[in-house]
Amino acid sequence: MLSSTHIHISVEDVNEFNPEWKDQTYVTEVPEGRLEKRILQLDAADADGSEKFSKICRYHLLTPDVPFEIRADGMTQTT
Ligand SMILES: [Ca+2]
Repeated sequence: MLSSTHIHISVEDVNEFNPEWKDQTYVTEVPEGRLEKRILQLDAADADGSEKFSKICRYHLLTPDVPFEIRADGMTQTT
């Protein structure tokens, strides 16, 4: 059986430029009922800093009650 869910993730801005996602949409499939530690690597950058310091510090999932987590480095995993 296949099912799908959409997860909305946003980044909050600090300083002059808005952070931008590397890709507009990230899509993948995961097997149901199994812990997956590496699903998708999300990546956003902010032009307020140099390339070295433009990486986003934290990501947060906004969709409640989903069996996913996002780590500080942008990697998503199942819970
Ligand atoms: Ca900024």
